[in-house]
This record gives sequence, structure tokens and C-alpha cells, in this order.
Amino acid sequence: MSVPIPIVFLSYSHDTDAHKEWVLKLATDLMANGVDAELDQWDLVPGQDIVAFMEKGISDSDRVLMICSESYVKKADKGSGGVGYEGLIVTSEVAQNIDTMKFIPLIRNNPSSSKLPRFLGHRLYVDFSNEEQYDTKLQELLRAIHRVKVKPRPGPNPFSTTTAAREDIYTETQSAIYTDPVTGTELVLVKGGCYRMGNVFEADGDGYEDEKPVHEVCVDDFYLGKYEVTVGEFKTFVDEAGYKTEAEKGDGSYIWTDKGWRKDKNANWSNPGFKQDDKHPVVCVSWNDAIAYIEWLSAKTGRKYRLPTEAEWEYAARSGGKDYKYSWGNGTPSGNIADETLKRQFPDWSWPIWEGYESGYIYTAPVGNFMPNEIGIYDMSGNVWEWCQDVYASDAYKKHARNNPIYTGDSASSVIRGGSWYTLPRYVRVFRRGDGARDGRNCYVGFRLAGIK
Ligand SMILES: [Ca+2]
Ligand SMILES: [Ca+2]
Repeated sequence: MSVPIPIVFLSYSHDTDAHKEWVLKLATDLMANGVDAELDQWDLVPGQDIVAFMEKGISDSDRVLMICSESYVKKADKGSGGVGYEGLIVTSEVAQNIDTMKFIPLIRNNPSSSKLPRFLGHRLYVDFSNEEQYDTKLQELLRAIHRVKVKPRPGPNPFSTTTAAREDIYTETQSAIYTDPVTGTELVLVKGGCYRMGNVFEADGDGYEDEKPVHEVCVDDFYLGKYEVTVGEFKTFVDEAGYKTEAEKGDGSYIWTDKGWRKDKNANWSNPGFKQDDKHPVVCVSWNDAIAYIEWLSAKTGRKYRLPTEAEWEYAARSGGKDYKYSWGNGTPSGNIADETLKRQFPDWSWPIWEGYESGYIYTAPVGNFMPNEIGIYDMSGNVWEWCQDVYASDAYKKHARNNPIYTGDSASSVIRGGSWYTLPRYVRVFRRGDGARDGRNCYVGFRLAGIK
């Protein structure tokens, strides 16, 4: 069986002849190593529209190498499409409809502190700054490219909304992955263990009463969705089961508008008040809708899916119960939260944002767009809040069993976790316990599957 050859499109700025020659050499080396490199210097026909050439190159390729020189990053951030060869630069406008996991940034000729265009956030990159390390870096890049699952040709599998494009190339996760044979949904095996649940950073003073007391709990092995459930996955359910969500049956969903939050009777999972494609996390679904999806999928696949308990959710978000404040750890964010990108769009935004951080997304981001946590799970802090199994009570921790705790008391609210694209930094902490009525719908709440091992 022949191995499919990955097609890689090179996007770069024509800074100097030396830079152009370097890119040409890189492309030649890639070709010599089993990669089909597409480059304007080879493939652009005189007189051909450069922007159209790039659009086609991006859509037909398995990966796009963005060679981020200082000038490239400046031009990409300026955001204008550009004329002439500047049309080959990927701006946030160009990237908007593309899964940005497709991009592999390379650093070359960039002494500035802005290594990457803002819309790529804090993506890892391959650093070609040091010429002496060229061979090592080339090998690193080749490993990244060849690890890509090459698209089946002709055309992608219309039933797959997962795998190929958003597989993270930089993280070799140790976790076992379970792929649902019917939907292609991926779940990560989370090895159980004991940890101190609750706000272990209480001394920082940004916590809440319901995050106390910190108490030791243990969870068994379980599976947890690698990504939030997507619009595409939910659509399959709606189409097959003829399901109507509570928003559609009732009076719609809460959405964000220029005038603030309001309930819109026409808002629902397919119309959340902002643009989403199939890879975005589904929102405007109630806890009851999430359960309906899970029951449908369990019946269809013969596998018992469920929502995670909040003890499982927090354990996984903290990469196996580590003392982390966010799913990315304790440092600079890698996720979609309320940040400078949001503030720029809504200058009157009155809640705190994460200052100095650009996620590149105002509303939801496609799932799997940022770095996963240490156990290979994406978007646990931010993007959308996620429904958990537990009923919410502010004093639930006082009633927790040590092993596999779940609170099932009498209340109409369930727990949501992780914060979202709109929530202030304190709310994306992994200890933060949100709550929502089980029939409530909001444009910032979705869910993630869990499963029994
Ligand atoms: Ca954001
Ligand atoms: Ca999330």
C-alpha cells in the first residue's frame, strides 16, 4: 500500500531575495523528504491572481506552513488582504473560515517579541532562527508534517467532523483514545486517582465560597470527550432523530447583542447570535437537550455515554488533579476566553477581560484550536461552559463522598464548568462552579461527553 503524500502550502512574505531563496531551499528539502510542497515560485502562473492562488493552495493542502518573519507578522496583524505578493500572507480574515490547526508556524528572521500573528494565539512553532540548527529543525518539521493524517482523496469524508484537520501535531499524548465507530467522536481515557478538589489557590483571594472546603476525592478511570460536542455532531443527532431543542420548542435562548444579553425567541443551537461552523462547540442547548443527545448516541452505538461529574471534570481539567488554576496551567492562557479580541469588538464591555491576551476569537472558537492540556483534552478552560451531571448546591462539597462523588440533591439547577468566551478570568479557573437551570439555554453553554471505561 502506498503512503499518501501530504500536500503542504507555503505562505511567506517576499522580504528580501535571501529570504525568498531560503524558502525555496526549505521547499526543495521538503520535496526531497516525501512532501508535496506548493510554492508561488514554482506553481504560480504569470498573470494568475495571487489571492486566488493562495486560497486554492490553502484549501487543497493538508497543511499550511506560515513562515513568520517580522514583516510577515506585522502584515498579517494589519489584517488587510494585501496586493501583489502580500496577497500570500495569511491574515485573520483569511484564516476565519479555516481550521487554524491546519497552520504550522515557522519562525525565521524575526527578532521582535511578536513571533506569531495574533490570531494564532500562543501556538507552538518550529523555530528556524538559528541556521546552525537547520537540519534538526527540518527533521522536527517533517515529523510534524508526516504525523498529519492525510485527507482521503477525492474529497474529505462527509461523515467525519473530527480527526484529520484538528489532530494536534505537537503533543504526543500518552492517553489512550477511544473513537466512537459511529460518529468518530474521540474520547480520552483519563486514568483515575485522588486529588484535592476545590480552590487550592484560596490564598489568591479570587475564589468563591462554594469552592470550599478543599477536600480529597478519588475518581475511577473514565473516558472524557477530547473536545466539546460540536455543532456538526449535534446536527447529525437533530437530523437523524428529528429532535427539537428546548429553545426551539420554547421561547428561544439568551444571546449577546450590542444592547446586552437578551432572550431571543429565534435563537437556538443553529442560530446562536453569531457565526459558527460545524467545528464550533454547540451552544444554546439545555442540560435536558444534552441528556437527549447522550441517550440517542448511547442507543445508537450501544455504548453508555453520560455527562462527566464535576469531580471528574475538575480532575481532568487539572490534568489529573494537579494544582493548576486553569486547564493550560498557571501561566499565559492558551484558550478562548474574554480577552483583548472581545474588548476590541465591544469597547463598552463592562466585565474584566484577560488583559494583554489575544485569543483571536470574539465568540466561540472551533474546538481543538488551542493547545490541549497535559492529558490531551482541549478547551476545558473557556470556549463554552460545559454541563455536568451533578445537581448544583453551594454546599455540595460538604456532602461529597470520598470516592466518585456526585451531588444529586433537590434543585432545578445543574453544574456548569470551565467558563467560556465571554466569562471573566476568575470564571475560567478550573475550580469555578457555575450553575444553570436544567431547561436553561445560553449562547455560552454547551457540553462534553463522558463514558464508562
Ligand atoms: Ca476570546
Ligand atoms: Ca469549555
